Amino acid sequence: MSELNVTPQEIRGAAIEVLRANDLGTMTSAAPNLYPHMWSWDAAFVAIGLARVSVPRAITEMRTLLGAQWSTGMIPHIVFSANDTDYFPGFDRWGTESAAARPEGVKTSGICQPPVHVIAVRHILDRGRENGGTDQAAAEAFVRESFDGWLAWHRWLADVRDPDRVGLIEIHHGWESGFDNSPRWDGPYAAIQPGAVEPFVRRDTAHVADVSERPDDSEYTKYLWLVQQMASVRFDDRAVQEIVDFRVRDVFFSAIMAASTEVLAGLAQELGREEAQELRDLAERFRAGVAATVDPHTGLARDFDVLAGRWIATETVSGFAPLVAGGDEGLLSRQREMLQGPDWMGFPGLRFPLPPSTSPASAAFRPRTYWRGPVWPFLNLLLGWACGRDGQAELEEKLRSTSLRQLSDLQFGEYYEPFTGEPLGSLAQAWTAAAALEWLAGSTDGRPAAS
Ligand code: 9WN
Repeated sequence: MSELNVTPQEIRGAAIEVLRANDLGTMTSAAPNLYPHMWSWDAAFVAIGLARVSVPRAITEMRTLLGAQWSTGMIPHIVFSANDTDYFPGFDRWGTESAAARPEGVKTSGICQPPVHVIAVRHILDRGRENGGTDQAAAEAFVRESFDGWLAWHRWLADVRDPDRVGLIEIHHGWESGFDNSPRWDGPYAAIQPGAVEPFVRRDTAHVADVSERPDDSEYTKYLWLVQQMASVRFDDRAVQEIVDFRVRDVFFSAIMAASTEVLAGLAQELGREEAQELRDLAERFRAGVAATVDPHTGLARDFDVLAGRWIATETVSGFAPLVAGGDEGLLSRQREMLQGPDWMGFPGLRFPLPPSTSPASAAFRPRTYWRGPVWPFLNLLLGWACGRDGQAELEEKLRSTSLRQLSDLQFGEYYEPFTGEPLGSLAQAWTAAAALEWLAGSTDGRPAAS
């Protein structure tokens, strides 16, 4: 922390201000202009940060998200705020109005994102217990009240998105991965020949300094084509799987599923719920599924393109999915070494030794373009959390202290140029500010203050 030219108190104050400015009352917008709605996995990270400031407000965030759950159990990737002018595709373009499983009285998209939520709920419970009193009572009541919702979400993912029980979640849109235009998806998208897509005017490009920081129009055409395909069958799970042009088993999503389901099993146990063992078995299924994707030549985990019947081997940070999933110590220690090695955190010339979204050693690397190279701070928080879970205090502390140096620019960028440290995409991005709040609360030995 001595290298910071701002104090931890200044970072904390600025991060709290970002969350305050993005606070729409019962939801936090992912970013002030670029993303004026609630995004599913952003909300979970936001709740982790909020829990360091206000346990009741963190509970509200998760309650709002759960209020948008579909009757199938799916938690949608966007919960729309009243501001439906600044973001494209907005609610009207999604066509979810026609979906039988949509929630009453809430506007949502029709796809999902990785299930980080229960990890956030665990953080809320831990913070509530540290604080005691009404925070503790509220957090414990929330866990009891929301348990069935999280259970339905995880069961839906396991049953509907892993029907063959291979321990990998199938996604139907790059947006479901949260890694929208990662080189991971270049192969599957290249195979898509979109039919007629209704004309569109993008809004995202108006909110960034340089359009090369965002996906291009041909990528957007395919994104919209997939949405149109799903809307044509009213987002019916079975029908979507039959007709959609993007079917990929996403290893990073699956790793989060493994980690989060293990946490849910722990909550089930505490609540004396009979589902604890079912959830433990489920977590093991996804841990094993993730481990089985590892390429013996590169040591990185891979996605699987269902329609092409092919592994997708890319040098992206998702290759470290086993570190998030947990599991075999031999595999994990090899991955930790690689992560800190010369193709990743140790790549020569990085502004901060943090993992870029795509390795700079890869031909697919683009330093300024979204998921093709920049560093995403929230991901480092997730990796750090997994290190803490697995007793890897040294790497956790490295990620924590370096991330705080990165975020001491007080811009809270959506993503960062790896060599210059320039914040890109949106500034004042909510989950980046939340990550700072969580990192700041970590103690110097790398362990979270309590958890
Ligand atoms: C599409 C909100 C979201 C993140 C994703 C990130 C980006 C949306 C977009 O922003 O995706 O869902 O319009 O580009 O890729 O991970 O959840 O921050």
